[in-house]
Amino acid sequence: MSGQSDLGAPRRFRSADGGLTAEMQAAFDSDGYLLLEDFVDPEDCDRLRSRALELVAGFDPAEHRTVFSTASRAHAAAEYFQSSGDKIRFFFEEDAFDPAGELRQAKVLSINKFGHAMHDLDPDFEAFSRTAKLRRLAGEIGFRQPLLLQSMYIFKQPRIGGEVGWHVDSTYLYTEPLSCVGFWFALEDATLENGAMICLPGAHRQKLRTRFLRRGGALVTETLDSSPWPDDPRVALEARKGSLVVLHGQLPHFSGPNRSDRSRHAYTLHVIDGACRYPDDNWLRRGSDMPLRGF
Ligand SMILES: O=C(O)CCC(=O)C(=O)O
Repeated sequence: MSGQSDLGAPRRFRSADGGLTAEMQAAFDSDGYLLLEDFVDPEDCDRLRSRALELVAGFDPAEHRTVFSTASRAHAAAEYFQSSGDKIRFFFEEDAFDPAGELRQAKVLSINKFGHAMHDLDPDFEAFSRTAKLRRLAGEIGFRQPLLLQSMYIFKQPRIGGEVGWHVDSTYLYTEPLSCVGFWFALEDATLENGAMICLPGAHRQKLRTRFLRRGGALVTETLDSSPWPDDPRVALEARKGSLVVLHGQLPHFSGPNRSDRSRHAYTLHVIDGACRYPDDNWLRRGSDMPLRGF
């Protein structure tokens, strides 16, 4: 389920203040995603991108060389990943290193992503993440007590940007009842050439298939329902810089590798509802000195 034939185009909307029309509400309910163009000013995208590059400049790759791969899941065994829920940690692209263990490209062109708590630890990320507009939008899509659980800066590097396999976010960020929603920001134009996301609109109404959790000191994937997701319809979430894609936590989505010469930087923020239970065996943990906060 990764070809690019028969891809539909997404419905596109705009919201100046985070408010949603009845048509936008209905689109989110039926499709499981909402593409809001021009949600963020280009200058704010550029500021976050500059800050991301500063943070990468301060990271010493001699200290940690954890690769992030949704195919091999090599990262899941690394303590560096397992304890990253309340930190800012850097993960390399799968193809970043040559057989001799040397970086093939400059460090800044080798990082797959960093995460998972910039929204609480870095003032620039915090300012991008906690806005009145996003608070309003979260209320419009049904959050009673939104809590910012996870942030990721995703590079989708030129030439070596790795695929993100089909998944739903509630697999990783599980609550009872399910409440996770992803807010995915295009900091650069995302096209099929540089690895735009693809989703299965409507499939968010199906049962959760898997959970990624802690068991006996390891991170494992537990199967809850082994039925396959449908193959179609599929929609290519091509998004111009400044767009926000709101992703329902049970919406299957995927992004292909980037073999183009253009990066596809994105910032993603995952929110859960504080009215729901967050089980202790979830992979993402925080110290008691850093409680989750809202917008
Ligand atoms: O940016 C991508 O390619 C994938 C992001 C994603 O899966 C997510 O934010 O849940």
